[in-house]
Amino acid sequence: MKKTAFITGATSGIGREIAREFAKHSIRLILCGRRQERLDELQEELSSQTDVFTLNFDVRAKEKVAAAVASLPENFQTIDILINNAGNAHGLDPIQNGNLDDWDAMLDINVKGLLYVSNAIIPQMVERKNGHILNIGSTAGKEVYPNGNVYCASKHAVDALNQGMRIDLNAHGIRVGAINPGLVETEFSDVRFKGDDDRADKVYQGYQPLKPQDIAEIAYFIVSRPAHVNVADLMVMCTAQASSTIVKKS
Ligand code: NDP
Ligand code: 8X3
Repeated sequence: MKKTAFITGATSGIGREIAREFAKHSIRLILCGRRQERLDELQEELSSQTDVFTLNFDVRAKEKVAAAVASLPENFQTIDILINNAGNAHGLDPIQNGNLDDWDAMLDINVKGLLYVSNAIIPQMVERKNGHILNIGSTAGKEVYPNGNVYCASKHAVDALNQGMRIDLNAHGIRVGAINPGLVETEFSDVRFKGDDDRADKVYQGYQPLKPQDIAEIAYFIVSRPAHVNVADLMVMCTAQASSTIVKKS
């Protein structure tokens, strides 16, 4: 029986590569994001490999999240795998200069958005006593770096929720785990620096960062383990990175 995965943030970066990797293995896909054109392009690209359905919603809008999940056609209603990936950083400022809109965005998307999506999908997993939730955290959820303050707080919250979900869903046979990546070259820094390309590009210069495909391959490895194996918490960095602040650059 083919599994169905629900992937948030599938229009770019890590989420898009997870979709591509899962499609190679015939996992059926529910692809989510706000950029419809990109959802359409990815659906067209992957439809020859697997069944694909797209949902356009903002994870911050709790009613829209619930309505989107409720709108799934019958053949996509059973969700075996939830990839909680949508998220981003807004700004990189010392706490005393923080922008309140940036703070709201990070906490609303990375924490509350993840909760709204999980809330819409966990009940069916509990009912079936089966399911696998993979939360995309970050090394920023394991340590705090200068000016990372609120983004790091949001990812520490994801780390706590990953543990909390695993504890509460243990009795229901649901697997819960996290991948916590270090530096991955995606649109992450374009969003963080609000389109300042030079600043964004510099983040990934002088060393070989992780590629989104690296994370996607790990995600597939995790969801393809036998049912008794749960990868609870995995941290992955590129070889050049030793911690959030130590990166060996040429
Ligand atoms: P990208 O910016 O490339 O992708 C972010 C994805 O999240 C997009 O598909 C975007 O879709 C979606 N998204 C953002 N905001 C919303 C929203 N409000 N509602 C719905 N979807 C949203 O970044 P990454 O691929 O790098 O990031 C994916 C995850 O990986 C994030 O949780 C990030 O924190 C985490 N991460 C990234 C690292 C990195 O170095 N890149 C390292 C560690 C963790 P759309 O705009 O279409 O809605
Ligand atoms: C993204 C990695 O180090 O830019 O979560 O915060 S970092």
